[in-house]
Amino acid sequence: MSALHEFLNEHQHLTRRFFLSLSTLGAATLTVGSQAARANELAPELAEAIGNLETLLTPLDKFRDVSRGKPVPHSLPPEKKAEVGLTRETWKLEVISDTDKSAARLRKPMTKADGTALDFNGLMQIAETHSVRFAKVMTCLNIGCPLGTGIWEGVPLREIIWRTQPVENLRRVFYYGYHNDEPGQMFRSSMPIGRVLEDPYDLPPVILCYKLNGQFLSPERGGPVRVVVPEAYGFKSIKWLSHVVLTNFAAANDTYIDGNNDIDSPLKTWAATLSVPKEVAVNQPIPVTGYAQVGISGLSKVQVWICPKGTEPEGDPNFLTAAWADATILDPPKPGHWGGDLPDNKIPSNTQGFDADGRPKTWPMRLGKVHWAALRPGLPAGEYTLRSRTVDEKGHAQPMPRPFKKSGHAAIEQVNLVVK
Ligand SMILES: Nc1nc2c(c(=O)[nH]1)N[C@H]1C(S)=C(S)[C@@H](COP(=O)(O)O)O[C@H]1N2
Ligand SMILES: [Mo]
Repeated sequence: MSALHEFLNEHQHLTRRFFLSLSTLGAATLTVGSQAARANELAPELAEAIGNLETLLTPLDKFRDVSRGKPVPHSLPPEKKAEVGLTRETWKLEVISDTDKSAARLRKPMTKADGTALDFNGLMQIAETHSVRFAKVMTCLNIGCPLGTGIWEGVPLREIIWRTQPVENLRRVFYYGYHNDEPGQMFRSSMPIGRVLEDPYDLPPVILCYKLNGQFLSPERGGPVRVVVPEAYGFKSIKWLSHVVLTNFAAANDTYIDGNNDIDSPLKTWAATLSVPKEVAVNQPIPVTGYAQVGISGLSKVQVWICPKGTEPEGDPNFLTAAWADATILDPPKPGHWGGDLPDNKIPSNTQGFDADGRPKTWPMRLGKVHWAALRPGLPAGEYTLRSRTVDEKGHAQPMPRPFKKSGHAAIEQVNLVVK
């Protein structure tokens, strides 16, 4: 016991997240009764697993990188970076009309030739009155796990588009970044103009992003400036941004269309485990922790199910009839415990969705990540399969409502577990 107390004291801020969750959640969202909850409080294994959780915001050097290019632009030597506009001192953005039949009519395009391209100082001037910040998990449509969660800061792209004085024939925005001046290496994306000019369903704006977790964007993350589309998978968030092309062309032309990707897919809600014991003693409670990505349909529950290996119900591919048990979604970290290398350990002021003290106004927060934990009852000896899933705010259990792989990962994870 004393070892447990010591541990709990050391990791108070983390374990508190769990206990607070238990006390603030209504009975309806918890299938564990108060006795089980008390058992949770006493389970050193679970307290330890929770204490070992990663921080919710990702440290800057822990973000994973998905970059194309030979060489990848962030690996260029400093002189070359300066030469091609990949430093804050030399960055320039052209905002131009498409050519020919797809031309949008602009009164004031921004071009290098005219000396009207936007530079970093110009962007910072606009930022003085228009900067926005929001939390978002960056996830590749083609990779299972999130690449990192951060607070992304930038200027709404519409602020720059309006400065070009578009008049008519503008239906879409194409954009791309530095690609070693080789057309074959171009990685580009696009958005309907309406999504850029207005933010539906209270989403944050599409931004020209220059800071992550309160620090200037590194070359790896796409600095000096990248696009960030809040609700989208990573391929919409073009790095090393150099060109925005306003067009009357009405269809998408994203690089990610290749490879059979569903490029209109917003972030899905889904869960995965972070810690599951590989081997458990007979009749010993089983501590499990994990995370969930909170997609556009929010998150109402995370559930876990352990069954003897190979005893899955027949004719029920999504395991709707399985004996799922609710896990506990952990409370948000207390101010000062978000991680992510934030300056002064503080959520930057005026981050959308956070109050003045840096507490989230709602939880779980859409487009972000949460942690969850569960202590499952002990089992007889044998081989088992553990699964976790989310239920979104609309009541859809993972992998629904959008189960197809090429619109983003949502498959139910399965993990082997041996009891002996
Ligand atoms: N210019 C450019 N932007 C890009 C890419 C790229 O290869 N080149 N990769 C995209 C993809 S597929 C993803 S998933 C995200 C990954 O962002 P990250 O490397 O910051 O984690 O960046 C996107 N932006
Ligand atoms: Mo990606």
